[in-house]
Amino acid sequence: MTLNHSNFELLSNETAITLAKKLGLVKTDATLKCREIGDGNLNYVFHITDTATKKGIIIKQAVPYAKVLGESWPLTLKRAAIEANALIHFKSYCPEFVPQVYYSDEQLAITIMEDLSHLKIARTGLIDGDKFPLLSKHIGEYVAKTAFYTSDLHLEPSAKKEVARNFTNPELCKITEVFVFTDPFFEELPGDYEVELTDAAKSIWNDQEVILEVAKLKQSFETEQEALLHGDLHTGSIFASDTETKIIDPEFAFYGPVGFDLGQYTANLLFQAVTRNPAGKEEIFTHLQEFWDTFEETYTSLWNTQNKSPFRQVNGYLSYVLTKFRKDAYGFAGCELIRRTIGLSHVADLNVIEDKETRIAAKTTTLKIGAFLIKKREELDVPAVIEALKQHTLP
Ligand code: SR1
Ligand code: MG
Repeated sequence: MTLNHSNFELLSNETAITLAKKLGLVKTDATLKCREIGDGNLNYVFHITDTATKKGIIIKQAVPYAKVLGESWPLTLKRAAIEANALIHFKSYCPEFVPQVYYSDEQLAITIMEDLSHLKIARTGLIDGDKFPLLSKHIGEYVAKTAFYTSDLHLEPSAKKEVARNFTNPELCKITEVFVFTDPFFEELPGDYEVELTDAAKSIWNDQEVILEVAKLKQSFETEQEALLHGDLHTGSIFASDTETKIIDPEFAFYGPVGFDLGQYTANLLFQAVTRNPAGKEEIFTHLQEFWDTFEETYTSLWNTQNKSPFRQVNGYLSYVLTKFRKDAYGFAGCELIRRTIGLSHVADLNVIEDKETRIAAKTTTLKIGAFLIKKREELDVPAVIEALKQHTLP
């Protein structure tokens, strides 16, 4: 492998330990174990543990291409610095929901951070039936706080523009523009789906109303700078337990429309709603409602107490903003449902279903619900989405 980045060197288990010792992040005389545990699409993740104390640290390293796509898709190493800076920013607003960054190095493209191995990736837990009773309230609070505190309502607008400049993230945004908003909506562009889904996929590609609405959503993603987003807020980017929630992996962070973070989390709950039995579905409906309620309550409270805009008390303004977030979110959620079903990056929620007929039925439903959310997003709220899911008779 040839890497044309003069100061970049891919870590090994051994060099990761050497680095941790050099930085004083572990004891030099400790017996240390290191394992590469990265299961994401883009990066390597080294988990170092002290065998005596069981304490650990995480070293995450970006490589100059997308791990899952190979060197054919070169990718900036700057994403590691963006991720470290985003973690620091988000932690300043939501300390309890964001891991501690101990060290970062832009040349080596590494971020060293808190070990969260006592928690479980939320997607895995939800698939296993874990209840995570606080998860969606925590995510609602996190999105409300990060959306509000990084917006023009709280930051002085020129300061916000400066922050936005530091989070210009064109290459990672391009991944989303291509994988989420473009390829899945055109038959002739790259995709990945079972042949049995062809008719369901064609009904999306041939639905000009869906395609027009996706064009509008893509434009909103590309042009609106409402707040600093996580940018990839699916359940694989969240660690959870019954009591704790930590949001990781904000390498896609950029200034964009708030509905994008809201929509990605919503969609990833919906994968669970589609695949579960009736009692399990009810648990996910509770998550959905709690997520939106907590988001709206927290955002409203911040608006009423910390909004610096001279327009903050104008009747109807808050309601206009919340309604916009909601409409955008359901549209973005629809795109996420479709792209994870027929696009190049799937989710385990659907792919773990072993029985082919059941899996195809679940995927057909996610495609239908995706199209429904995109087209009807102006009219939806949580009860309407739940009703549509229950009826299974989507237009
Ligand atoms: C090539 S990367 C594919 C997906 O993985 C990331 O987690 C993002 O969701 C991206 O779209
Ligand atoms: Mg990720």
